[in-house]
Amino acid sequence: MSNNTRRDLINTVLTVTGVGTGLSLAAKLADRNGLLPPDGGGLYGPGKSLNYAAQRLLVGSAPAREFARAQISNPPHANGKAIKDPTYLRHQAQGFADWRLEIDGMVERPTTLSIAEIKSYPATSQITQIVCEEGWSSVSEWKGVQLSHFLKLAGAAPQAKYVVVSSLQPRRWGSLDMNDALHPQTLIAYGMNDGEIPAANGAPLRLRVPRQLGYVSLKYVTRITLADSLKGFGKGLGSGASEAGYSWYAGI
Ligand SMILES: Nc1nc2c(c(=O)[nH]1)N[C@H]1C(S)=C(S)[C@@H](COP(=O)(O)O)O[C@H]1N2
Ligand SMILES: [Mo]
Repeated sequence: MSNNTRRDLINTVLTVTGVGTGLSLAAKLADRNGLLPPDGGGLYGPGKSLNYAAQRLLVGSAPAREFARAQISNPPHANGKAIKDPTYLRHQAQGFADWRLEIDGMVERPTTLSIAEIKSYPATSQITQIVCEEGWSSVSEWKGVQLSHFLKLAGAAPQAKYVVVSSLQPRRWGSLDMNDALHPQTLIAYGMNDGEIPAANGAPLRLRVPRQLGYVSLKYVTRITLADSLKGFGKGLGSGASEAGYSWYAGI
C-alpha cells in the first residue's frame, strides 16, 4: 500500500462519524487494500470493515496485555460445561491418546500430529485475559505452541491468506488472517494454570487469540486449514460466530 493510500485510508477511518457515505467509502478503500473482512457485506458490513481496517492500520501487531501470576482468576473460570459429545467422552477416557491435529489446505506437507508430538515442540506461556462478548472476563496462564510454528512445520504456501480452525463441535469453527495467525501470542494451547486444560476449557487443545474476544479462542481444536479465500468454508463468512450474527473480526 502506498503511503498516500495508507494516509487516505487512515484519515477516512478516523473521520467518519457513522454517516452512511463515509462508512461505504471506508469499506471501498478497505477492500482495495485487502482489509475487507469476510463478513463485510450487508447492512452491518461497513461498520465491521471500518473496525477491522482501523485495528489493522492503527494497532498492527501490538501485543495483548499480559498479567502477573497473582492476577490469575481464582477459582478458574469456564464458560459453560464440558461437552457431552460421545466421541469427546471417549477421547477423554483415553487421555486424548488418539486425538489428532490435522494441518492441511495450502501447505507443502499436510501433517497429522498427536498431543505428545505437539508437546515436544518449543513451548511458550502467557498470562492473558479471556474477554467474553457477554460481559465477563477471566485471567489464566496458557501454555502451548505458537500457531506460527505449525504453519512453518507444514510449509504454508505464501499465497495462503487465512488459517481456518475447526473444533470437535462443528458449528464452532473460525478463521484468522495471517496477521493474527502469525502473531507471537496466538497459540495452540494444551496447558492451563500449570496443569492440563480442563475439559470445560477446551482439552486437549484450544486456540488462544488474546487480541480478540473470547469466542475466537476455539476449544477442542482438531484441524487447521490454510486457504487463500474463505468463500469455500460454511457460508463464506469466515466463522460459525459470524454465521450466528457476531463479527468475524473481534479485536480488543
Ligand atoms: N468449541 C468451543 N469453543 C469455544 C466456545 C464453545 O462453546 N465451544 N465458547 C467460546 C466463548 S463464547 C468464550 S468466551 C470462550 C470461553 O473460554 P473459557 O470457557 O475457557 O473461559 O471460549 C470460546 N470457545
Ligand atoms: Mo464468549
